Amino acid sequence: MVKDLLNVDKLKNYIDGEWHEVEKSTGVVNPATGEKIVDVPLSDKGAVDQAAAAAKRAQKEWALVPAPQRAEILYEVGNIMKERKEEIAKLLTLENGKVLEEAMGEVQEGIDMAFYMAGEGRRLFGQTTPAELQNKFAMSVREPIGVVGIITPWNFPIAIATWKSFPAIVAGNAVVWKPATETPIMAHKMIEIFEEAGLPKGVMNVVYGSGSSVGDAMVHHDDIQVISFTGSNEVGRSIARDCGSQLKKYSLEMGGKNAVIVMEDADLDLAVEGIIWSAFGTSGQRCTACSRVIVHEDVKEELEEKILKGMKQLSIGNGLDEGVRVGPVINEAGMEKIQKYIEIGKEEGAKLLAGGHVMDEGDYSKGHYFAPTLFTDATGDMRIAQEEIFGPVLALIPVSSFDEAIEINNSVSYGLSSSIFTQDVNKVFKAKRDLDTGIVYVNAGTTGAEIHLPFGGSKGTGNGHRDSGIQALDVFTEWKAVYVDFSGKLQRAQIDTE
Ligand code: UN1
Repeated sequence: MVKDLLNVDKLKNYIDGEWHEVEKSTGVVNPATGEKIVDVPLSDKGAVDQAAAAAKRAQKEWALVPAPQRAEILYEVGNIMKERKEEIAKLLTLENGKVLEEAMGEVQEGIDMAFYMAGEGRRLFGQTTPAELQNKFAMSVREPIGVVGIITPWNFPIAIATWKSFPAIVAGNAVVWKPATETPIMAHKMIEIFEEAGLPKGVMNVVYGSGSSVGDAMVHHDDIQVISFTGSNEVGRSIARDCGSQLKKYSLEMGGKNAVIVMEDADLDLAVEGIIWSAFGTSGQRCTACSRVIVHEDVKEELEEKILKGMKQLSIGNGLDEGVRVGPVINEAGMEKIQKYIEIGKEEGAKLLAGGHVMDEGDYSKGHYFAPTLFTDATGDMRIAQEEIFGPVLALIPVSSFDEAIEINNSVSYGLSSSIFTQDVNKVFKAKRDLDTGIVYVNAGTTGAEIHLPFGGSKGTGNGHRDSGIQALDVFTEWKAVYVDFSGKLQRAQIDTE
């Protein structure tokens, strides 16, 4: 199937509008079947140098193209993505494993982002403001930064790439992009689409390879002025250190340990639907996935039973097969990490109610399947309730009050998403205020962020920046304050005030 949808056997870097073959490569495996589907280049620093030089040249011209014209290209990108939605989604399922319906949803996020950011071509608002002195005009405007480096993960290989590259491009920057080596096909498709839409050469460049080689070269490249990264906390911290010492701007999104709070007055059936969707959708491999349920003790047993019942209905398998709700885990390393946390949870004394094992019977043995897992009687301080597992593992934590629920929600080092199920309007607004996360849901699960709102979070989730929403433009633009004095004389601010 890959061959029908992808016209190449071996992917190539894309630099200055040309495809560049790289000698070293590695195989990309379909996580559902274990089959190799394509080869992806493993580039070195030299390719980053070439890409950054091309981007630097191209950006000078690109920045001079009026923003509404830059935006026209994004409208075209959105239209092409719309036409090719199913083809892209199928390839996404083949390389990432997520079920086709979710893959379609992810491509839709990219389409939404294209049209949203294209609209920015006619906004990119700054502010006009009064000046302190007579016959003087003051305003602030956004300027492109120059060359931006984006480093994207395998779990949302197309959506996150659009969150970062579309605002960068509409604002007049050029891009060097390192996609995750697990999911390189999405980058190839995006480049095909950019080419078809007429993006000038050099504005978008792709260099495939590892973080330690390509990512590191990008972070240390003098001509790449900002790094936007989504990935692990460990890598994010090292990017922060390296960018910090160079005074380079960086934007990080590094995951979460997201909880659904279920109060005693909640609609439990609705809560269960929200929990199952956000805990086991994408096999729990979302930054926003729900991995903790903080439940009021009065409804704990009932909720447990309902969740178990819901979990029994989950069909697990190849994401291209009809009716499958939970696909495979990305790779062996992901499986090992999940397995490690199952053992930790048991040792810590949490009670395993369902799952907790690799699925390796029959067809499952070819792919990377992990049984959806439910622990109960966990406490907020356990490692399974503190650390990001990135798999289909859920821990139930009983509490006796609203305040305790909020405290446990906030006791983790991450702050991405949280949710509360309750019918009590007072609890809703208190939760909105007190939940220490960048995203708060009421009566819905922890996933499903929309692209025109800021995406990101507090504490270990990030460094204060946001992907998507109007706020994404702050990552890819520099503010310039402009004063125009039309008095014909030297007016000294703060001094000539009389
Ligand atoms: C991610 O997991 O990094 O809110 C992105 C959501 C999706 C995006 C997830 N719209 O779950």
